[in-house]
Order: sequence, then structure tokens, then C-alpha cells
Amino acid sequence: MSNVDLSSKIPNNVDLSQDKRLLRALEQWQPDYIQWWMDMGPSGFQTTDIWLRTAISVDAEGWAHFDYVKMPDYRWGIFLADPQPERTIGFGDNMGKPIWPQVPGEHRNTLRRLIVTQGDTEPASVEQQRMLGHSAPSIYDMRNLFQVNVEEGRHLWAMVYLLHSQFGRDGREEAEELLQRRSGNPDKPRILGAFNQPVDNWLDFFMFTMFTDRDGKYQLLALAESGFDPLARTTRFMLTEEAHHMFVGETGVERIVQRTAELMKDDPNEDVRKQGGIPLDMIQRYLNLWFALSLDLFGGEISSNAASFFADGLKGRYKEETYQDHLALSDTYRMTLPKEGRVAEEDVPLRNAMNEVLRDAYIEDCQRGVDRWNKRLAEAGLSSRLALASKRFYRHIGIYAGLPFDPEGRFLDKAEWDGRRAQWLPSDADRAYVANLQKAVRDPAQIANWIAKPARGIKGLPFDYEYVRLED
Ligand code: BYC
Ligand code: FE
Ligand code: FE
Repeated sequence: MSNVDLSSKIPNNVDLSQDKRLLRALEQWQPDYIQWWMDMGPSGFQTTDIWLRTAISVDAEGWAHFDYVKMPDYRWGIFLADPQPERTIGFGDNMGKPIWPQVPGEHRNTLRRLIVTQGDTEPASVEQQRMLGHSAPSIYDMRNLFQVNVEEGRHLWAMVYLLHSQFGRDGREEAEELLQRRSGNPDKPRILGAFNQPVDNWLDFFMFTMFTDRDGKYQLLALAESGFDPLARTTRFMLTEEAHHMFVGETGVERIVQRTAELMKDDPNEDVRKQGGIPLDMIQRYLNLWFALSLDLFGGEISSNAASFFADGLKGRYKEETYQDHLALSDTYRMTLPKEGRVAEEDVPLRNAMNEVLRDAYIEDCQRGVDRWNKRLAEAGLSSRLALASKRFYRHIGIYAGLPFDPEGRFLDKAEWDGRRAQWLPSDADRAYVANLQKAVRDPAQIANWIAKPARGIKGLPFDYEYVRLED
């Protein structure tokens, strides 16, 4: 395993102390980052002790150290997965050639754009979630929120390290701009759609970490295949942190579903609202929203950008090693394209379909999570089920963008779609209802009425452990 320097101001396993210029550049960026964190990171709780895990090594076992930390003192560091000896480019036209330890000149601009796009999502998500600490349904959940937030901050560090170490002056400028854009700000928005949407409440948050962080997983897996080795190694380590974010989302929604199921059974008319729970149809509407927003993050179904990323060996497929053919020159991918108010199947050259290939792997993974939620409903003896909407529903990017498909994927006329919108997507009334439930629970043994307790606490500790030491 490579050496992790934890004594340095910026913990790292990239020998930062050997590269004085880079170290200076990062040390200059660090106070700007902290300023951004104080301005745009979690509102409140910045002087509170929180039981957080911090990366201390990069091997699969025991990379994490758990202790009480105040968030601004979190040891944001730079960690790359260990190099794989004699690694070669695994796909595309450069297949079999040596990987690039330095950014190749001919792909410099493209790689910079990919890294900036990835990097931009990380601080964006922290900005989106900044108010949620005030309305946490339990101390356990509050701690998980902050854990996710500091790690998204570290993911920004991961991308900024690449920009500073490989892209010279324009890299440093991009790193500054990553601290200047603001989620949801019309004058200087974040780059990708979902990262400008409000995350107003904990139902949004759990759907976001279930669906949007899971997009992160798939994008990172595709970048982990990159022939640009520093990018591959950075993203491989980020993936170890991402698993926890998706755990938070998947189990968060599961616990809401479980609680809703209990309340449905407690009432002769299965009326959950009367008892202060979140009705299933409302959960479904939030699911529809965040699933559709997250599908957009994969880009257009037919994309010449994606084809060149693949051809050049910059961005691969999910688990590229499981494919036989790494050139993807002769195959096609079947898609359903909208044609004059209906849909028709068409075969698209595989390289141009790479965004869709990744999206379909993602959808399969999402379905597994939804099946788990439905198991809860079945166990409770209820017949209602949650479902993923059609990938044509409520899209803003790609071939279905702006077209009036319903959640079953049927093409409607625009007026009918508009009339039924409130059945499918959270309405103002839904938002008001959920907002009203968001009351902070500060006793570590208690939990809000609309969500079930988790089966266990963190790292072998009980649920009611004091994960956040609130000052009175
Ligand atoms: N919103 O060929 P197209 C995460 C643009 S999440 C706005 O369809 P392409 C995280 C696109 O830039 C993971 N614009 O797509 C999760 C292009 O613009 P130009 C984030 C969009 O190029 C939770 C045009 O539309 N990682 O880590 O294949 C918490 C048409 O391009 C959107 C990445 O995204 C959109 N949704 O791009 C914290 C990986 N989609 O060139 C963190 C890096 C597309 O015409 N990015 N456009 O001006 C990429 O790999 C690719 O850029 C995309 C697809 C996946 C975004
Ligand atoms: Fe991230
Ligand atoms: Fe994440």
C-alpha cells in the first residue's frame, strides 16, 4: 500500500511534500475552500462535535478512522487508489497502449471539461443540502447527512487536485470557479440540471442520495476505466465513499416506506396523513422527480461526445472488463426513439450509445433498490407497490426532452399531460405537507413520526448513540 501522509496540512498519498509548487497552489486554494464551506456548507453545527469517519489509508480494509470532529476541522485530503502495475488502456482506439500518467496534450481540453463537470457536482450537492441539519428526523440521520457533506467536499478536493497537478494555470482558474458557481443561482448556476434543483426536505434528500448519488457511482465507474491514470485512480477511491451515500438514500427511503406501511395498517382506510406519515403516492411522486432528474445526468441517448470519449480511451463502460469486445465498432444498441407522436425501435452504433448503455446499467441498479422497498410493503401485507417511471418520463435532456410521456412511457397530448402533472410529480401542496413534517428531533433515542428507526446504528454502535454532541 502507498504511504499516506497524515501529518501534512493536506493529508495525502501522492507525495505532496515532494512537489513544492503543487503544494503551494493547493495551500492557496485551501482557505478559499474553507471560506466556501463556511458560507455555503451546512448551515449551523460548524462548532459541533460530530462522530465522523475520515479516510486514513486507501486499501479496502480499514481505510476509515471514526472520531468526533468539528466539520471545518475535517481532514479533507487527497487519496488515489494504488496504481495497477503495467496497466494499459482497456478500450477504444488506443486499446492496449500504455496509460497516460500525465494529461495527454491532444485530450487536454476534453479531460478538463470532464473533470470540471464531475467536480462541479460535489460542492453543488453540499449547497443543495445545507439547510437540512436544522430539521433532521434523528441525531443518527443528522450525522449521516454531515458525513455525506464532508465527503462530497473531499470529492471536490479530488478533482481540484487533478486540475492543479495536471492543467496548469487554466486548471487553477477552473478550481477557483468551482467555488464560485452556486446551486440554483440563475446568474452562476452549477453545470448539470439536477444540481440546481432544491433539496428542501429529507424526502428530497433520501431520494437524492438514492438516485443522484447513484448516478455518481456510474459516472465514477466509467471514469475509473479512463486511460488518464490519475483520473482512474482518484475516482476508484471516491467510489469507496460513494457506497455510504447510496446506503443513506436507499435505507432512508426504505425506513419511510416501512413507517408508512405501519401507519397504513393502523388505520381502517389506510389513511397515513391523519397520523402524520407520508402517503405512498406522495413518496412515488418524489421518486419520479429524482429518478427523472438523475436520468438526465447521463447525457443524450445518442451522443457523439460519448463516442469520442470512448474512442479516445477517456471514459469507458461500467465494468469494461466484463465485455468481450472493447472496440465497440461493429455492434449497435437498440433504442426506442420518439417519432411523430409515437415511439419506434432503432439500432444506434454502439459508440454513440454509450450514455444509454451506462444509463441502462444504472436503471437496473435502481430497480434493485425499489424491489427492496416493495419487499417492505409485501411483508406488511399491503398490495400497493412503488415503481420506477419509464425513462421517457419528464426528461429535459436527450431525445425525450420536453415530450409529454406519462410514467408508463405512453405518449400523451400536452394538455392531458399538464392536467395530470400533479398525479406524477410533487405539487406545491405535497411540498407544503412534507415541509410541515420536518421538525427536528434532538433526543438521540427518538425519531420523527414519519420514518422508522434504522435496524442498527453506525459501526456497531446503537441507534441512540450521541453521534452529534449538541450544545444546549
Ligand atoms: N444538464 O452528448 P451530450 C455525482 C450537456 S453525479 C445540463 O448529451 P455528454 C454526484 C452536455 O454537457 C456524477 N447539461 O452529453 C452525485 C453537452 O454540452 P455541450 C457527475 C447537460 O457530452 C451526487 C450537451 O448537453 N459526473 O458525482 O455525453 C452528489 C449535449 O451533450 C446535461 C459526471 O457527469 C445535464 N443533465 O455529457 C454529489 C461525469 N447532460 O458540450 C456528486 C462527467 C448533458 O453541447 N461528465 N448536458 O456544451 C460527463 O461524463 C458528461 O459530460 C455527461 C454527458 C455525463 C454530463
Ligand atoms: Fe461525490
Ligand atoms: Fe456522493
